[in-house]
Amino acid sequence: MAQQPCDIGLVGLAVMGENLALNIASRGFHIAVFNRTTSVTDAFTAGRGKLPNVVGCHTLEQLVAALAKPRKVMLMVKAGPAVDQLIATLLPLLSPGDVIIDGGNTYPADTDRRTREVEAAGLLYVGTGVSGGEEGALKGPSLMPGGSAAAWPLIKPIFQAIAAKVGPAGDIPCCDWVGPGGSGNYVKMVHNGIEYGDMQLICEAYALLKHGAGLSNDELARVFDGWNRGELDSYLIEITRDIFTVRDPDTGDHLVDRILDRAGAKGTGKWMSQLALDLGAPSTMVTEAVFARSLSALKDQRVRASSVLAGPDMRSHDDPAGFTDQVRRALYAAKIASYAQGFVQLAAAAAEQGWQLDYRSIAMLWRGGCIIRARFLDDIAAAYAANPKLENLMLAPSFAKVLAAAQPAWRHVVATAATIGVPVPVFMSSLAYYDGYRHARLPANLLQAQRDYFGAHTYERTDKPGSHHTEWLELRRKV
Ligand code: 2AM
Repeated sequence: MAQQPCDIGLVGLAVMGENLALNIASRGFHIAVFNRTTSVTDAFTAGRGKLPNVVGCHTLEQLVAALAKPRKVMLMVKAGPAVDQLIATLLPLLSPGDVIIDGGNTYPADTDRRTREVEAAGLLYVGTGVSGGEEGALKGPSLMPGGSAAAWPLIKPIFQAIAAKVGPAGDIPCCDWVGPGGSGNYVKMVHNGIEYGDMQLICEAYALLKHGAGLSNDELARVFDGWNRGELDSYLIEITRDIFTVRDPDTGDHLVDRILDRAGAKGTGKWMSQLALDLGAPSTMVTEAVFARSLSALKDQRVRASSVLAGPDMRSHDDPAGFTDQVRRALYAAKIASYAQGFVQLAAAAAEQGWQLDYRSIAMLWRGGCIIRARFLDDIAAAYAANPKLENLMLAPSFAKVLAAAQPAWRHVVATAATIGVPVPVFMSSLAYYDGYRHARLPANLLQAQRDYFGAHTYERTDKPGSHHTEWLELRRKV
């Protein structure tokens, strides 16, 4: 067993848990590991985890006994009932002041509840977003911890040591305390929802460039390479560029052309949409992105419909180079709208839950280690630094200016998509959101009239206070 007490214990040695354990060990911490299926633990400690500072345990009792106090136990197991079962098993083995950390993709309300339950037992609880996939877990993820505030000083040295680092000197960790309860998981969920939007926007840009500008895969690789040198510089643009260069070893064709156009989803984008609906927060872009995946999954129906339903010729634009640049500008504008929606939803959730969140810090957490890492996040952080109470990112002077300048391209791209029949639901909803948000007066006056007409739901007036009802049938004039 351990020569010295371990700094942290980790439960669950699937690929994320394994990689996170190796990351922790690589920073010099002593770590005890446990997996429900013992052979997995043994295979790990005999293989990649055969290190002097990694201690394999066959029971949770052994794991707990191996830890320095206050103990820290991190769960890297399937989100859901497994976490509750493990908490129930661990609580009697641990002592007041010990910390249980859940690193899974957990539904924020589950972490709210577990934080209350674990705190009621005198222990501390953390639900942390871990982003960056397998490689991030191994080399440096973006970490978004929330829960019991008193746990933060205890886990901070380990968390900030293992997190991705950014900044000119490469020493700013992409990890900071988010806030109470499930706020860390909420931030991770919004990260994933934003990721859905970013990915779908890139796919729509691809469709526009392919059909509207007639670009080949090689040309697309060059265009994305160029985009990656400007304001769109990001991990997703970079991997998209790379994807267009890869050939299928079997056929020699571009691999992207051999991939079935039916998208999968694990559900965090859907959670964000569902919670947006609950809050009444207009996160239209993630919602369209989720539905775009749903529509893509109807492959067989779409194939049948393609020979029944009419559409225009997807003819190329007269000025492919000019159009390509307009797509770039529209993509950047849409991306601003998408992040604006994400932060607005976060603020709505924070207001509902009573969380005090630091939006600048949250933007900074995503600058490295995770899928949405991008140069753009520095600008978001700067906007929140200038005004921590910013109502909507689009209102930050720097972004308002970009949006104003991008407008003609944004409108032209959406109009072209409609004209040539290329489906771009997220581009379209981004512009509709922008236009909806910037109108002091929307047609909802008529909506309120309709609601009052058929349901006596009452309406407010522009010229006097209170709620009003009209007997519409009595006042109506014959037309
Ligand atoms: P296993 O190897 O024994 O299946 C991802 O599924 C990880 O979560 C695996 O390490 C898995 O352990 C673990 N896991 C899933 N359900 C669990 C549970 N109820 N208790 C403990 N570990 C669990």
